[in-house]
Amino acid sequence: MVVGNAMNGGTAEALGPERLVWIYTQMFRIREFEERVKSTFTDHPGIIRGHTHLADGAEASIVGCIAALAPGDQILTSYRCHGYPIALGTDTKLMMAEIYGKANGLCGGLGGSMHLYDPPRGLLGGSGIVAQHLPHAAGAAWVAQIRHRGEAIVCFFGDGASKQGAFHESLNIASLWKLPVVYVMENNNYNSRTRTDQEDANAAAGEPLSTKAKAYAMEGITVDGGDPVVVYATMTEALARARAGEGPTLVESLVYRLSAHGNLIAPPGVPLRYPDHEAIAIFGNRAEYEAALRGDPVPRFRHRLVIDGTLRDVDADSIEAAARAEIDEAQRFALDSPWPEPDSGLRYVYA
Ligand SMILES: Cc1ncc(C[n+]2csc(CCOP(=O)(O)OP(=O)(O)O)c2C)c(N)n1
Ligand SMILES: [Mg+2]
Repeated sequence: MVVGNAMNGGTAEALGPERLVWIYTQMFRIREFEERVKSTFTDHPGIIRGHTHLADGAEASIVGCIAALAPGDQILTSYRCHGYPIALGTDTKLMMAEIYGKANGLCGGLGGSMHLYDPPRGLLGGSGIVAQHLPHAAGAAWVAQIRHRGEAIVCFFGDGASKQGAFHESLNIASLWKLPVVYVMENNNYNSRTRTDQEDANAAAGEPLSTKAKAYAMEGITVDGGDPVVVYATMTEALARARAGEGPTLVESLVYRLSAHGNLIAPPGVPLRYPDHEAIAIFGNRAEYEAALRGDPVPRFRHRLVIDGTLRDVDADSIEAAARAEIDEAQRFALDSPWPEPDSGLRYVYA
């Protein structure tokens, strides 16, 4: 068990300056994309229909994981799924149009924010049902094992999902059959409004949650999900184990949810059900929230790269300006895109 530490080779030197700057660029693009989704809810209610969940606070963990993938690897995610395709290279115009429910969105407007799919880039999809995709990941890993091409599967889910039966069944079979899968639990300490830690909820027995791996005779690791280099190094080792037939790993990545659990459209005249900064409004834990804001991984990583000479301030500014321009374009594209034909709603309904 490694807690909050990089495994072998977990240094910035091992990644090199180009990869480090790539990581920062993806982290910022994700943040910018999601800030725009959030402001669309507050400034232009009604444009996005349905529920969206943001991953602000988890960008370092997301990009650290994606950076460790090899061509042919595939991922499955929960409903908090915007960040992964951005780092995988999915077109943000198609993603925004999908979230706006438009016909030329990534999934024809049928999936929305929680169900982004991009199989050519390795995204096997987001899922709105907590822990539903963990058995699917074991199935995808079984396929990878049979194909024998050295490909691996990564499955992302929340700490709340670890309390579901599907989590335990999946780890059991994955370990028993030594499936090439890495289960990444993004522990943001909240399941909607319930705390995972022992402070006031008593919702999860045993901490850290990665110790649950022990019951299934597999590796369990808890890492600082605010440090993309640590996450990258841990994932590189876990994926190498998976490819070598040494079985799955449970990586618990400690992150924080800087926004509300989700945004949900409200009927006209009714305030949003989940106001921004729910962390303060609902949890009443201002100190915890403010500490998390001070540790925000996006400005923290920029600062680190500037301080160690990897990135000049002026270049970081250019990266951020380019991301803003990209997301402006994505938003324009989504707004200008047509609605789907009503009949298309039944196109993929088989029962
Ligand atoms: C099977 C199931 N039960 C309940 C819900 C309602 N629900 C949506 S999100 C959520 C909390 C999940 O928390 P966690 O797994 O920690 O993920 P996070 O939202 O923190 O990323 C719940 C209970 C659901 N979508 N699916
Ligand atoms: Mg959670």
